[in-house]
Formats: sequence, structure tokens, C-alpha cells
Amino acid sequence: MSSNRREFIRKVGLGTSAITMGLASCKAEEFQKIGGKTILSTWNNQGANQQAWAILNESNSILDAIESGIHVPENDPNDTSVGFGGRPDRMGNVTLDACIMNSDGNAGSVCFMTGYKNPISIARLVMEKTPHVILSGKGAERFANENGFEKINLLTEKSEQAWKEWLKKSEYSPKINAERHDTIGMIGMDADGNLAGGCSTSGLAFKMEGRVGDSPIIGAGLYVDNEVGAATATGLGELVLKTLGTFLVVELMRNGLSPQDACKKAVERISKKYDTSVSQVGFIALSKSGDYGAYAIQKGFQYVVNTSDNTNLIDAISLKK
Ligand code: SD4
Repeated sequence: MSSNRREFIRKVGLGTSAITMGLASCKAEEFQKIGGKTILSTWNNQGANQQAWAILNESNSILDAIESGIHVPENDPNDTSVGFGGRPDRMGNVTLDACIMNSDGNAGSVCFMTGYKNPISIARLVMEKTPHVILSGKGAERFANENGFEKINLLTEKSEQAWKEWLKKSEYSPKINAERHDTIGMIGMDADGNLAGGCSTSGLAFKMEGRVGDSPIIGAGLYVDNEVGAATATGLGELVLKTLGTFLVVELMRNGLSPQDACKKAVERISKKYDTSVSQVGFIALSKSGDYGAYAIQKGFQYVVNTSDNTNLIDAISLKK
């Protein structure tokens, strides 16, 4: 065994039996403890969690629960980071990104899509009905139309006013501070220990036309591995894209880190490589054994958890205090 490997095993605190058995078999043993029903989402998306929890209890379908939970902020005109009522790009168009991933490892995604308020459902159909993973722009819109989704104007009066106000100076610095955002990343587990997740956003307000963030990219905004765990991200998507943040979090869990420590390590990796003085990134993660955790660059990041009918809003720990 190389000294690096020994050092790694020591760091993650695995015992000597793990060393002789090898990491893979050790993990399989660890995950003999399978967690129960859990729903986790980014920010103060309590309504979304409650909706997902209700559907999970009714159907025990974690995919249905995730999709239905994410509809809550997508349909809410007062949520300015997701779906209907989202802030537009600098041309005045609200363009949406979303993805979904199932316990069988399948995934679907739409990005740079306008005119439909539930991109998570369109992403699900991409996963279930097409041989592809991502549909973008006009192609995603055509697919939505062909599948009977209703076309609407996503730009609310409030968002239009905010855009017109922004146009006066047209100053753009894509920083995300600790202020509250609502982009939803949701991950969860059913009663049998199967994992799934989804992510939906209107992206950064006043972004360049055509900009796509981390949220519709599998491995960046969302990753699910039914053997190990699931993770989702929020914040400045460019930082998450450049590090494949949620794939990293899940791989760190595979190698023995707790969800909390895996999120922390991923945040540290980002902060070591990039200037994060004014940028926020937050991760939430759930392991196959039912442990969960979160970590953010800046303080102010919150997440919501249901493991029972009680919905708990939790302040995430952050790198910068
Ligand atoms: C993006 N990650 O498009 C998203 C934005 C976000 O809360 O999470 N905002 O970069």
C-alpha cells in the first residue's frame, strides 16, 4: 500500500480492518446501515420540503417527491431566483436551468430555457423520454411544447422593474454574498434507502444572454450515487462548475468522509483555488446511511431538513465567520 493511501486512510479515520479489506469493501460494510426517509433542500425552502415530504409519505417515490417539492418555488412569483418571477438576464428574458437525477443513475436536464415555469418536470421528461441528458434553449422549449407544457410569460412586473432599474447603470459583478437566495437544490431518500435529487434556478440576475450555471449540470449543481449519497449546490455557479462541486462531495463521501466534512472539504478546495472574498457557495449532502450536513463559504447559508413531519431550518457552518 502506498504511503499516500495509508495517510489518506489515517486521515479519514478508518480502522485496520478497513486497511486490510480495502476501501471499497469497507464502504459497502458501512452502508449496511441504510437511512430512512429524508428530504433536504437549500435555503429557506420550507414549503418545498413540506410538499416533498407529503408526496414521499403518500407514494414512497423519492423522484415524485423531489419534483413536486421543487414546483413550490418554481410556481412562486415572489421567489426571484427560480422559475416564474425569476430575475431576467440582461436582455430582459427569464431563462431557466434545472436538472434531476434518479437512484438508478439516470439524469435529465434543461438549460437556457424560457417560457415554461416548471423546468424540473421538463428535465424529468428529458431523462425518461429521450436518449439525451441535456436539452438547451430552443430545443428544450420545443420539447416542452411537444409534451404539452403550457407556455407562459415568466417575467413578472416586479422582475421587469428590477431589470429596468439595473439597466440604468448596467453594472455587473457576478458576486453572490451572504444575502438570501432561493435557488432550490433538493436531495432525499425514500423508506427503502433510494436516493434522488433535483435543482432548479433562474440563475444569476442580469447574467449575459446564454449564460448557463452549475444548476443544470450533473456533477456540478447536483449529483446522486445510490451507493454512496447525494449532494447539491447553490451560490456562484461558475465556482461550482470549475470544481464539479457535487461530484466532488459525493466522491469524498465514498472515500469515508461524513456529509458535513465532505461539503467542508469541497468548499475549502474552491476557496484555495479561487478568490472567494465576495462569493458564496453552499453545499448540502446526504449519505446512504442517512447522515446529512452542509457547509458554505460565507455565513448566512441555510438549509431545510425533514426526517419526520417536523421541518427544521438549519444555519449552515461556513468557512468565513
Ligand atoms: C447559478 N447556482 O446559476 C446558481 C445560482 C444560485 O442562489 O444558486 N443562486 O449560478
